[in-house]
Amino acid sequence: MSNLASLAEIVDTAAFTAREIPQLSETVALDVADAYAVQALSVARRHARGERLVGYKMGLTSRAKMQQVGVSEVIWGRLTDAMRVEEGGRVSMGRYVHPRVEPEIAFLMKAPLAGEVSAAEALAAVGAVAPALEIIDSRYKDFKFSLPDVIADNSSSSGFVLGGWHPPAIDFGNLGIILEADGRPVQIGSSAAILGHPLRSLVAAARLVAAGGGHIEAGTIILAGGATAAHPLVAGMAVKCHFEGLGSVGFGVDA
Ligand code: OOG
Ligand code: MG
Repeated sequence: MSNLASLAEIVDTAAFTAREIPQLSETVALDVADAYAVQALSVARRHARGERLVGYKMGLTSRAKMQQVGVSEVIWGRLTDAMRVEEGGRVSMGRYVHPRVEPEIAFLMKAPLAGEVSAAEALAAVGAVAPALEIIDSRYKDFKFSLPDVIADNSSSSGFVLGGWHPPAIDFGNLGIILEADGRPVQIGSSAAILGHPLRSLVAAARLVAAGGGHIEAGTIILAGGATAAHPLVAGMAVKCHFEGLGSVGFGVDA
């Protein structure tokens, strides 16, 4: 097994068994290209277990997120069908190491998108827009990582919840967002926090995902990245997020 394949086994097993691991960069020198190769190999292991690729997530597209984790490069990761949590559904803490939730905007693509595209071209490829929550769960101890570490760990991808789809003609560039835990607001922000406009995240996805060997096709889901800092989940919590003009999305947390 190559070194990259053995690193992929380490991060995939940590995610599959919900056990924390030390940062890979503590023992190996990993550059960003190696890290994306580890990510691809680790998601291939998910496919071998029957999971299907359904989309991509962008990460660290807002200042709040960059500051929270101390990494300030836009990153991306892969989403599988097994990560999908039904709107209003429940998750169990046992599946995660130290999960957090963050408000996002989701795009459903109606046409392929790759390479250098304008915001108008990106918008023309969008079939629908939805309010969304991402459940992130770094597999690294204390949720601490370097840029290559987090990329190798599929950019902390763990779960996502989609609200109702809206036509892309809706103006989603600066919508108020309130994330509530047990009915109390814990994060307040705007979709404008995502690179100034969530469409810019889609433009970046077209470039970065294609360059990294991914394919944005009709039917692909893209998460634009957290608009606020992420909030830790605890057993018994009810999570609800309100998006101005797009509706709400939420889920409950079991032990
Ligand atoms: C890295 C993943 C970042 C986002 O939306 O910014 C991310 C992390 O925070 O663990 O999903
Ligand atoms: Mg996210």
